[in-house]
Amino acid sequence: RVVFMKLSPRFVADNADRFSFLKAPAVDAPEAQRDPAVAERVAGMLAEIQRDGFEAVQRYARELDHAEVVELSAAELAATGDRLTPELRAAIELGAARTQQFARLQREHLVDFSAELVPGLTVGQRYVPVGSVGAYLPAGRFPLTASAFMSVGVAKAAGVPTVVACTPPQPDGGVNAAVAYAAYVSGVDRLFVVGGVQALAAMAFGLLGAAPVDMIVGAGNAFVAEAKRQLFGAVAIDLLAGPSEVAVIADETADPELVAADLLGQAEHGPNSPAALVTTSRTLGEAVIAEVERQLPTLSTNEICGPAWRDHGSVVLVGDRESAAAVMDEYAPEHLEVQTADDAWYHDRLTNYGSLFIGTWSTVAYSDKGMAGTNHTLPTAGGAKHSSGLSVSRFLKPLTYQHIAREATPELADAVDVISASEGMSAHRATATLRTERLTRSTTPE
Ligand code: HSO
Ligand code: ZN
Repeated sequence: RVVFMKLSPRFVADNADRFSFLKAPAVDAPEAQRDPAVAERVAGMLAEIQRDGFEAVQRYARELDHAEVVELSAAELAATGDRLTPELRAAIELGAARTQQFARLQREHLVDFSAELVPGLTVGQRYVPVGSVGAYLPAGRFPLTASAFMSVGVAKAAGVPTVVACTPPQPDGGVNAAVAYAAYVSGVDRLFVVGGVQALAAMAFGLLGAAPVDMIVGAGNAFVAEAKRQLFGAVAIDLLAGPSEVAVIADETADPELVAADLLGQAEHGPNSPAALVTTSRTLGEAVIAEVERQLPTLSTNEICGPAWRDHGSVVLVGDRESAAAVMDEYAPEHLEVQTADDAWYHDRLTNYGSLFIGTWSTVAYSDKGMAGTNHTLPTAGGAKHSSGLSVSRFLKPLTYQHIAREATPELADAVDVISASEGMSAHRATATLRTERLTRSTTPE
């Protein structure tokens, strides 16, 4: 029923195998990527840092980054803004404010409640933020300035009392001013210039003159991802991100130049970043392919975008909009754009994506850089089938409680008595039967 037509080298025509062209990037998924040598190296570093404390953090910072671990004072942090052009400074302030605006709305929509299930049995739920968060702010080839909004800013909007952050030193040993200023305007409590595994270990083990953090968030290289994986359990983590992905659903009404630009916009993340177009129009599909080829040489990063497009780019022709939606729900991309005459239909129909961009004027980069307000920390490699991205709720624990009064006791205690007896759990049973006995004593309070 679904007709796929080959428009790019990565297309697989066999219907039985019809999603495999989209699944192939999963070999780059964090799980598949796991390199035993990296895992072993990270395990060794974590053990050493746990044993030797801050001294080992400093040792690794000197050895790997040729830099000292430093904390920016409150004044230094505030002054990082002075090192930026007024335009960049204003853009960072806008992104931080917009991201927090959306996160505060998310917070308002997480509502505490309590209810009486039967007379005397009151149960409820209240959202309480985790006590402390450590944010890792990458600052390598692409510093991703907005990552601070997504981690620090959203944690603060959730009400996390203490948010510390680490960012790797620049070649001169100093801090990336844009990243630091983004953390500052997002409300970071303390910022340390230290990168890699040693930074995560320092936050998780409490080696920076602060208590161990409860949760670590933020993306980094393979070593940082592996450190997060190994620290998980001791601390919570946000997610383990693979290469950034974009997918577009477009029909004959879409603008091929914009679609091509949006595909290349995320292909820029790395030579293994997948970019997929699913279209109901052969004319549009062919126009986008031509546009990509035209735009590639104009990009300063074409040595990244080019291989990404050649090895992980797909253009797929489908027979109708239902097929387009089915393909996308199977792919479950990190970012999904819809540029069609049926945008509202797709919005209702689609269920698997990290973040959805509806209409010609919506593009992933607006969210990437914090200007849309939504979070750019999103599940990759099909993770959107079972998970959503980072949001204010990830920093909040829905705590449940119950208050059980005398009135509700006969029903609860009798049922627990019976079940515990059948399981052979006499100590559990006694907690119920003792209360049943108390019911007959007038001196036991309500
Ligand atoms: N696309 C990345 C986030 C980002 N891209 C920030 C550029 N700046 C992960 O969603
Ligand atoms: Zn991006």
